[in-house]
Amino acid sequence: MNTDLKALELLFQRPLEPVFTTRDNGKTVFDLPESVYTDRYRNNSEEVSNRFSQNVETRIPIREVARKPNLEFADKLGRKQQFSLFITKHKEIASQLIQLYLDAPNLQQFVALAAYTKDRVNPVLFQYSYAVAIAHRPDTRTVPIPNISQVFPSNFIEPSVLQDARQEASVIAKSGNRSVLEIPANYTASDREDEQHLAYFREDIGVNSHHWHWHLVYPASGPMEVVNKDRRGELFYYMHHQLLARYNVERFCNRLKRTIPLSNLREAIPEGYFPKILSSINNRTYPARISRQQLSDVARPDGNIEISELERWRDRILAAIDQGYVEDTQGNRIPLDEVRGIDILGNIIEACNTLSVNNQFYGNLHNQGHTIISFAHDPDYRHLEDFGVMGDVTTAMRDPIFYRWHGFIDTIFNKHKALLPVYNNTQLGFEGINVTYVEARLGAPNARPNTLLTYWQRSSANLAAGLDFGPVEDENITATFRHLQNAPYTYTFNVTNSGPRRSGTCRIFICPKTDERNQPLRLEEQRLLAIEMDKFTVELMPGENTIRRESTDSSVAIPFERSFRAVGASYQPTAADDLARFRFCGCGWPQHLLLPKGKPEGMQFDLFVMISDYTQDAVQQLSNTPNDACSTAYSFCGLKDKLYPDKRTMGFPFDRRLPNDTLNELVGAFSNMAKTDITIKFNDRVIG
Ligand code: CUO
Repeated sequence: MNTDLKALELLFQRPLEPVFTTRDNGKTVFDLPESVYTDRYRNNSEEVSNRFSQNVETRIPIREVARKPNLEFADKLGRKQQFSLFITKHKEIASQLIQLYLDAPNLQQFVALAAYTKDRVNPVLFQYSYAVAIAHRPDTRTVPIPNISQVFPSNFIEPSVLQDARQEASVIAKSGNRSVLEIPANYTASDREDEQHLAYFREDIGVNSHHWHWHLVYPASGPMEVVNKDRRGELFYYMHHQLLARYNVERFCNRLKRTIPLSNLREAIPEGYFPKILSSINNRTYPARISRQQLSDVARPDGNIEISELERWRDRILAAIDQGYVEDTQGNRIPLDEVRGIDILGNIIEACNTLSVNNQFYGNLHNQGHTIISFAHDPDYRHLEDFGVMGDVTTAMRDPIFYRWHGFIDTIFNKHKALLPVYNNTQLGFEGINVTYVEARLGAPNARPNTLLTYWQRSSANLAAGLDFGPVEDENITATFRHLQNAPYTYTFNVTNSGPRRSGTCRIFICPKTDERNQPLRLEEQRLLAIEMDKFTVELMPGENTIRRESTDSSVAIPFERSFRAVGASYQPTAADDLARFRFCGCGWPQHLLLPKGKPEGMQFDLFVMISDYTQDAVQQLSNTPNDACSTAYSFCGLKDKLYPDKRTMGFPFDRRLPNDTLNELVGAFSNMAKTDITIKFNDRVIG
């Protein structure tokens, strides 16, 4: 075993404990040079090192750092302060730290540097920058990045459970005898609050962990080689657009209307949110936002933001969209065309300052919106409070305001898309391809076609890795929680190919047919609510073809084990291939939320399938190395170290206006498309 790789893996565990404590179920300790100890422990380094070396099986030697880095730049973020990827100053600090890690000349020096810096910078900043570096260094390809919900469990679950977990683990030594803890559902509000109907979606651990992983894979700042990924601006638009579509459809299932985009920052926000979760680094609860809170200009030690600035950036971006071009810093006009426009806008709006064509002029709209909202409760720091959940990518999706803010951001992108020409026949059609039959059917032997099923499920996850200062002998602390689940099903399509053998891309979406009041939706509304279910390449033989595809193979979702995988050595596969799959695998929509909830009496959707011409979809990859085993949720997360695998703009064909008024007319006009009605039935029972 390569001890350097092992050391890197263990540095993710127990994020708040000093680097000299034991890891790996108390089995392993680092052998550290004197210089790694911080001032607080340096005089006692022998004592602490002896204390933590008792009963360990393995000692991993860590080398001296060749050149001690100057970490003053990171001091601006206190060890107990919350770290946010939306705050410019924090992003800059992270970017420098990532650069430092990437510059380490070899694996040993990277390990030495990580061990040296770990206790000298903010712990969340460390975990983030360290994970980004591991994901991007060529020599750390096989190091698994644990799921964030297990490194910082308190950001994800109700804190009293953690208290019980610590108690249980310190009282009962053997994990087999410990009782299983239950994370309550619906603990943030009562049913007086309408928004609470969506708590199962917003507060889902898999949803929030996906969001963190997405931002880890596509950081908005950092060294160019980390930030500059193929179509990242477009993917920012598309992944968040899909989150919105899913959320709005989920609202229809619960008889709530679509979320109202937060286009007016000067109006009080009716939705309050009381998160009741703890920040891992200072043991304080995330601040709440009361109902009808007014937003204010932010003037805090970490930086100032004025609402009027955001309004100015918004107006400039909207004007650019109306004009059809943006201007770079030299005044050159860059057209917002059909192909590149959305990517340029994505980087401007998010904003990704390294890739924005004109940072100063178009500003930092989306990030600063998160920040202004996250400080609504204490804009001038008079109460010494940190940001609310909107300030943090691990927690933002819990708050109803996230969807209102992103709803607004999405309307800007949609405005650009709406100004592009309507898709024409050449773009939409595929000559000689006729989809003659579509169905989706549950696996049960006599299941009726096109009736799908959702229900509650109780599952468990191991929280041990993130429980700092917890017991070490047997790190198994299991907590169970309730989440939505769907019964696996199979799609079957019949396709007649009246031409030669060729390839196509099969694109599957579901669209709601009606809104919360059961009013039918127009195609123009349906396309903005279309949920991508899957996308894959098919080989079409001349004549009849039958295509089958399992719902569990979806290109948007990752299986449950990857959303909640256990950390720690004993869980990790040893075969190189499996290990590769294990790593970087947290990005992807959770499979258990692949289908919207539906309704107990059944809710109707259109299941839409299109087979597009592969010659217009194919992407010539720059290298022919095999895809990373983890790159399965490529619709949302792309392929690791490769180009986005579909040349069409993301969301095709629903990203732009279509030539017909209804979905029926559309599929009637194009033989390479088909649809069928499906019903999603929700069974309000918990199945184990
Ligand atoms: Cu993901 Cu606003 O970009 O949270």
